[in-house]
Amino acid sequence: MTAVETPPIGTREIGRDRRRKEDARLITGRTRWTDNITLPGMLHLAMVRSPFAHARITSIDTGAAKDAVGVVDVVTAADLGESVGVCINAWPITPEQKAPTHPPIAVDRVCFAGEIVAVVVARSAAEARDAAELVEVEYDELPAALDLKEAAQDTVLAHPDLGTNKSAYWVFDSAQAGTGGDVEEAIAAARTDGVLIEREYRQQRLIPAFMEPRSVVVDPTGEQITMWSATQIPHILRFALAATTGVPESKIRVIAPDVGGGFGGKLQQTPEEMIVFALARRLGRPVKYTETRSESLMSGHHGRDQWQKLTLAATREGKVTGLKVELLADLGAYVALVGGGVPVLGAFMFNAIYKFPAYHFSCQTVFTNKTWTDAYRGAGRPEATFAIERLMDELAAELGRDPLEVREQNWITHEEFPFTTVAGLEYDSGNYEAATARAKEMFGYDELRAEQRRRRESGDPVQLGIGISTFTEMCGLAPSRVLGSLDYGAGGWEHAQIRMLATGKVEVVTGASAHGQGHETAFSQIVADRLGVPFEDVEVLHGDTQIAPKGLDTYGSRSLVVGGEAVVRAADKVIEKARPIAAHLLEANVEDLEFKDGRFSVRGTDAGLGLTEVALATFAAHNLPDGVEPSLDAEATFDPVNFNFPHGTHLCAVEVDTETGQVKLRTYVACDDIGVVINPLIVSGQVHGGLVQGIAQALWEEAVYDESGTLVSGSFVDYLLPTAADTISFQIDHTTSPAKTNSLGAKGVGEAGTIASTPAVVNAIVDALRPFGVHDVQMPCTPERVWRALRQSEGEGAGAGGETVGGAMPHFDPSTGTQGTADRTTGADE
Ligand code: MCN
Repeated sequence: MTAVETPPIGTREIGRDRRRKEDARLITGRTRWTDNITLPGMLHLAMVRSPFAHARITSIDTGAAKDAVGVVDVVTAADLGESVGVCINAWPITPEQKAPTHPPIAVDRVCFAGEIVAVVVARSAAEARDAAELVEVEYDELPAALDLKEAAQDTVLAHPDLGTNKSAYWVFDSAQAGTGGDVEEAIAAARTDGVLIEREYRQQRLIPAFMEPRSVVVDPTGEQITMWSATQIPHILRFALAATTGVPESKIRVIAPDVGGGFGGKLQQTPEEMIVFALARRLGRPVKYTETRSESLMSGHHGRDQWQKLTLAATREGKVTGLKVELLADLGAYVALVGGGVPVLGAFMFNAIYKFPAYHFSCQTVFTNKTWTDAYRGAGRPEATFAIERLMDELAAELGRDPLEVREQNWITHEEFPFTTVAGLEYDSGNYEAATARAKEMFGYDELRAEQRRRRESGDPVQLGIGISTFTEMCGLAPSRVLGSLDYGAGGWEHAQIRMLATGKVEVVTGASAHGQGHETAFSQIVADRLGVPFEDVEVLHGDTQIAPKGLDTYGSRSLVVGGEAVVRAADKVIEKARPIAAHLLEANVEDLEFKDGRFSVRGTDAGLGLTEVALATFAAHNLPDGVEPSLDAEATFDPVNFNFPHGTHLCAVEVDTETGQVKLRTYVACDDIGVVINPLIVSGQVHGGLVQGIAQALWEEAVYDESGTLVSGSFVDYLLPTAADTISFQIDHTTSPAKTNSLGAKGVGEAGTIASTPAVVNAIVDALRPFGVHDVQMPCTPERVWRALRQSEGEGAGAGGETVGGAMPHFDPSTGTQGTADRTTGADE
């Protein structure tokens, strides 16, 4: 039999701006969200949560709550016992990792404010909430470990039983791994005859503030126990529930109906899901729980929260010779599902697009008495990108050179792909020169530099800053073997099934579980092209372990490049199955058939048959070749051999009011290379949303705890989630270097904007303030922080528009591209 001739990709659907099939229901909200589900006899839960960060529970009196109107039961950990299971950690990053048991309901000690101590079951959610206030819990408050750096010193223990706050220490060293040289030698050489940039950066704690709060319904009354949950991971959740409760996997069905966003925050087996599961089983009735926004902010997992100690060694000519990264990562009170591994994902990205000869990474994960941390859009990679892109700017400033030029001096050129990095990854494709050239052109880089110079010279109180981020990331999580080598508990494959219906319509079943990404549309486009059927004739089904029994869900910008490729392979199998049937019906040799645009035709003749006709004939099964099964349905499981590596150049211009500290975004240009784009409209949406999330880390968002461990940014009044009105109109474009790891040539896009944008904005702010002696502003760069940074540097001797202070500093002259020594006050060459 001849090999399948695949239709040329992109002929009809791929690359087309299709509005999302999902839009009508998602945008109007007229769809089935978990909280809309009402089942006969359904009960409702309210959680009683600890107000203390760390305390011993001395007594719980549920009497008054039990007597309240509508209350069916009030339970504590003692009531549920082992039936509720314990939360699992799927990524123990070292065999020695210390991790306390994480019961969904606190047993005798609470370890963060917001931890569940009791649960009220009532006929309505309102009755449950009212009664929850009647549960009397007495606590004996304990000292709380709250500050990450202090916690790392074990001054106060988050879990006294562990005897330390240190959970795991993970190291990568290029000399030991054989991927590069010794970083200490590079540092020593730079210290005597080169440039050393030593910095400490804070990745503040963020909260994945998805639009739909987490919600879960469990119906235990059927043959199977059915859970509906606003989750990103129905398949992983089913496995986790089975593993932690002993209920056979085959008896659990998990459905993720339409889910209103996740951003990594719904990549979790939550205590709430486990409690609802246990109570529905205990009571034999359907049970629902939907969190309030405050509960969501307080007890859904948080993201980021690291201190990064960085040492970059370089020659005086600007060639980087080594990078050393020492991280402290705050786990919060427990090791979450993949929380321990988040910094490890970042470990492979600090070298970014650059050819560093030596690299050392170490990370200490640390417990504190705060909400647990886990994946948040980018998970480890935004932190790494921030660090290296800030450092490259600092290096350029130190050398008095253009930051883009210093990057170019160090980056991998397009002729050098495939390129094995100092962190041991093989980058398959990329063209940093092309993306940067396009971004510069869109941005008007030279003109903005000239304007910056004019403003500096005139002492304008509103200074212009230009920020650069030439990023790459690893996504498409992930090759199962690599995940195994990193001690992750699961694989990274994805599954797809294609069902050819008798009418010629096509059902595509995918294990990817979209929660706003538009898979139904993009996957329809892929199948429409591959099978040559109309886009409208393709139905994509997902998010239900009964309908899509195999899958590993959606995170790590994996759905298209892993799940989409599985769809492509299943489609190719459909064609392969249809070919002998078509040949039989056409009374032709299989070898003489070609398949194009949905039609088999006999080479050199007019004879042909559409795939839909073959589907109907296969369904009727009246006239099939001997021994051929009457089905065109096919499935495929795809396990990639490598990650893929989107990249891009983002340029940001900000105006900084040096009198008030106010930062105003002026221009933002993003030129991303995500290989072949399936749906440009969806991709633009992904980039826009991602940019806003990354910019929000730079400027606005921070989870703040007070000295007692209470989350003070516990509502949207205090947690500054941006709206469209806070941003500007972005200018985006693409260059294309196709990925080599999937047949579509596509790279992931779901996290790119978030990963790239944070350093672009902070670099822009620091760039504006550099003549004032400011070298860093801690995120989020609020007006107060910017103002204080300016005042502090004034105090240290630098100032704007006034007397010349602090002597000369190296300075890049943006208008001429020359290097000189600048006056700190005016930025003018001496
Ligand atoms: N796509 C495309 N062409 C490409 C790459 C992607 O057309 N070359 C399309 C895909 O078909 C898909 C979308 O872009 O419709 C995103 O694809 P992909 O990069 O594969 O990412 P995932 O679908 O795996 O989504 C996960 C990613 C992550 S990790 C976070 S976090 C995130 C994100 O998606 N959370 C989101 N985007 C989000 N968007 C919404 N609306 N809500 C979230 O919670």
